[in-house]
Amino acid sequence: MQLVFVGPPGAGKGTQSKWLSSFLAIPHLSTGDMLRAAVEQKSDIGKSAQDFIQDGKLVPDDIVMELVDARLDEEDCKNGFLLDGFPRTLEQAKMLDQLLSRRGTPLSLVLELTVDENQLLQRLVDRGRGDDSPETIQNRFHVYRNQTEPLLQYYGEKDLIKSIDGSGSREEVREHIRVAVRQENLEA
Ligand code: B4P
Repeated sequence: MQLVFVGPPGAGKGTQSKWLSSFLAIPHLSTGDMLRAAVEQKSDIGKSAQDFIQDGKLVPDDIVMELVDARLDEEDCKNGFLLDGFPRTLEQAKMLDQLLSRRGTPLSLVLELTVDENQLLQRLVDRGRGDDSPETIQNRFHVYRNQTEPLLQYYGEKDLIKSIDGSGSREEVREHIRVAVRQENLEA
């Protein structure tokens, strides 16, 4: 099965994806993690991505696509995967559709995590990662509203979206996701 997690910065995509990927026995592919690893390794992709991440902007689509395309070719993705934080723009979503259609494995479901901005801000400030300064967080919210939210309509029209209340504790959110996955008959 091919799943996507979408939601604003700090919604808990990474937190819940770690659990869900092991529950469903599919690999967890986080573009945020991949980009941070590239920055850490000081690779060419990392050098290009660094400033965008630090400013709370999206890394250009072609760079992210290159990473995702290569990762999906790996053996462990043959039976499905969970994409966390990708796609984040309509352009990325369309490129993903083309890529998956070439593979003959269309998306099974898009899970949207919803949390209000005050709570998101608090979670991110508490986390304190390098790109979690108040100014960068505001930029990331702005980018989410303008560039990522249009995906909700795009996937809604394809009848692929399931919205999940992400505002409770980690355990409560996990339960909501478990129920959603069961309703879709996606359990391993
Ligand atoms: P990401 O790494 O995707 O980061 P995120 O949106 O901030 O986090 P996430 O929703 O996963 O929250 P988490 O579980 O960590 O992106 C970072 C940057 O990378 C982007 O700004 C962009 O520059 C770049 N990027 C990534 N993908 C890209 C793409 N496709 N295209 C272009 N650029 C891209 O949770 C946050 C905190 O809340 C954690 O501390 C967690 O412990 C806590 N938390 C989680 N759930 C909680 C709960 N229920 N209750 C209380 N706290 C909770």
